[in-house]
Amino acid sequence: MREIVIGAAQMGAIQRADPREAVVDRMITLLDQAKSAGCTLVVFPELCLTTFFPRWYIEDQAEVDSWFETEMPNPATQPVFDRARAHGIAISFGYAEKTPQGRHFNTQLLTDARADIVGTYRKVHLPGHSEFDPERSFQHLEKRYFEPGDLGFPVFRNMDAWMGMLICNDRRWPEAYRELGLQGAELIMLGYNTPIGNSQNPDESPSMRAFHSELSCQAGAYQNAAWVVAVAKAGDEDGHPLCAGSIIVAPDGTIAAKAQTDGDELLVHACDMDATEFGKSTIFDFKRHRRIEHYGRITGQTGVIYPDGTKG
Ligand code: CDV
Repeated sequence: MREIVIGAAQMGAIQRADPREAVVDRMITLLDQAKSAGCTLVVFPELCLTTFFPRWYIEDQAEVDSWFETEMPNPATQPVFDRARAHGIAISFGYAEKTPQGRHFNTQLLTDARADIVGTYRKVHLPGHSEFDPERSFQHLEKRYFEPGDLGFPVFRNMDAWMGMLICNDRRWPEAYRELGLQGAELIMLGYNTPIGNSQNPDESPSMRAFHSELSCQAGAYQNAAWVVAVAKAGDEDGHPLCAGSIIVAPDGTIAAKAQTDGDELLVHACDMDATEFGKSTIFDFKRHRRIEHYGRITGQTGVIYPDGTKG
């Protein structure tokens, strides 16, 4: 048995005016709860240090850059690392990264139990658009503020397990999970900011948003025989509600724990990495059953091409 007691640290709303220091205090409170609950790994949401700023159209680059971290840890976030180290808890959280070369990514990091960073992931699937869209009831400007991740889908050896990360919209793409599954990932951690109310499909209900989030995570877990920890930033950010419903999904696709609120809330589950073994060796024994000679379209094209050659 390789048990990791995992805390999924859902976070409630962060308003545009909230400073990082206030958010860091909330993260530390969640870390203290996690320590009391026996957690050794805690996962926080996507872009968890600030409000979900891609909903705001900003033209001034200095203002844009104020949402980004140029180093990690930095003075504002160092207390999170210090508390995690003191508790012996590994952490994973999302933030907006500006590199020394001036590149911008939507990034998630992973540490070991000494709070040393063992790896980072940069979001590959960026939803939304890059210019102000007057047709939308609210903006989703990830394509404006971030480049697509340039690291692929790395998997790291940490705490005697193989661990990978996804970020928000990535969870809706089976290719993303499979990239991790093909590297033996036993644990997949992801954070999300999912608006309730679809600016392009106003009829979509909140329950349908939650259903699709669960469906995607449960399918990804089952089809790759991995634990999936999906952690929301939830609640109402300056009048913009976000989907809650953080979950921990077992490798058989069942939900092991689920958030009950739309605020700061810690879900705890003892996840046995050996529980991935049956799915990996039997149901989804990739090396025996995958037929890569038939999968060329997966990496050979993006949009639909019908059999008669016309493009969708
Ligand atoms: N932050 C995200 O990636 N959000 C998307 C929304 C825009 C659909 C998501 O997939 O949840």
